[in-house]
Amino acid sequence: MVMMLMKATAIANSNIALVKYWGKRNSDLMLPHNSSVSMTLDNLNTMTTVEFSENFSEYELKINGKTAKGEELKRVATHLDLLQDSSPQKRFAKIMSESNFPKKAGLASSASGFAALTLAGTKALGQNLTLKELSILSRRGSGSASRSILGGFVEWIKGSLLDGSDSHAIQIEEEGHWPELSMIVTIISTEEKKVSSRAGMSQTVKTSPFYDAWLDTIESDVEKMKQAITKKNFTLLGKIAENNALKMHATMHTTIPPILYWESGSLSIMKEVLKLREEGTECYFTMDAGPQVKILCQQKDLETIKSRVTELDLVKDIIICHPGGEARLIEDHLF
Ligand code: 2P0
Repeated sequence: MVMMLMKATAIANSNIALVKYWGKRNSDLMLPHNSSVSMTLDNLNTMTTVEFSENFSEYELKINGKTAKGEELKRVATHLDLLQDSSPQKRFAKIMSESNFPKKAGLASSASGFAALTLAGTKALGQNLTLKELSILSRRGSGSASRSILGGFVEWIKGSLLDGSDSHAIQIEEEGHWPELSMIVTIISTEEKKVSSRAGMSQTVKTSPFYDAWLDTIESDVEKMKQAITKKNFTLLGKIAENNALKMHATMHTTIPPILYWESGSLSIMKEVLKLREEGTECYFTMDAGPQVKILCQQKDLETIKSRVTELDLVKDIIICHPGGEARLIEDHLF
């Protein structure tokens, strides 16, 4: 009998939320309290190879060349078990994953990671799923991964059904729609964060007195952001994204105990962005669950802004990104 090779490799890009996801209404099914909008990034990605075999007796995971154990391995194993829910026989797998950026530093490594794992894992199992099905499954691994399945500009619709079958991402515009839109990721620290997004958002929902106020503003932010994207209105996009990020951080700052992802370097860059704007160079900042500041700008101003932030000695590195494509399968395996 010829044994079918149950192996596949996928690449998924990370994404940056322009209207953020922060808080779950159901943490088993990973259902969010609010819809979110993101841009998929061309230059931050994760490549993952998954191989299932009857001969394996456990899951084996390597991330960026290092064997992963504990919680990290458990999350991946749980996800691969989920992908096999409808299979008659459960198999273990070898998984190797490489990202071209530091993980757990607020650069959405779980987004590209779980999107690539879902695409490679389902393909290795012989399943050919739709983008909607892939988005729903990726969401179960990490909420923001639901958005990394798609390219360009994406909305993750929160949905309302109890089983989560209507909580998935859809494309607003494809990546070629707005190639001039640029993002400068400033790397301030590559240390792993102390409070994970998952723990942070749960604490925020439970204890921040501002959480309901945050939710009250989301629908309007999502609508305006979709308009800004479709009409390529940079000013509107930047204003909504910056304000939305600050509102999210205000809910984090007011939890008990407080969650402060900002470092002093983060604040310096945010102030530099405001200064550049006062001087007539239009740019806006956004921040996620980590100290890195991401600057949104137009291609024509990229060099000016890049040289200004490079001058700040607290910036360790910068990565330039533009709208990127959807998650895809590739022929070259990592092992
Ligand atoms: C976002 N973040 O919309 C928001 C903004 C961080 C700040 O999605 O628990 O890693 O796996 O669903 O997706 C990071 O949270 O959390 C995130 P889980 P996830 O991009």
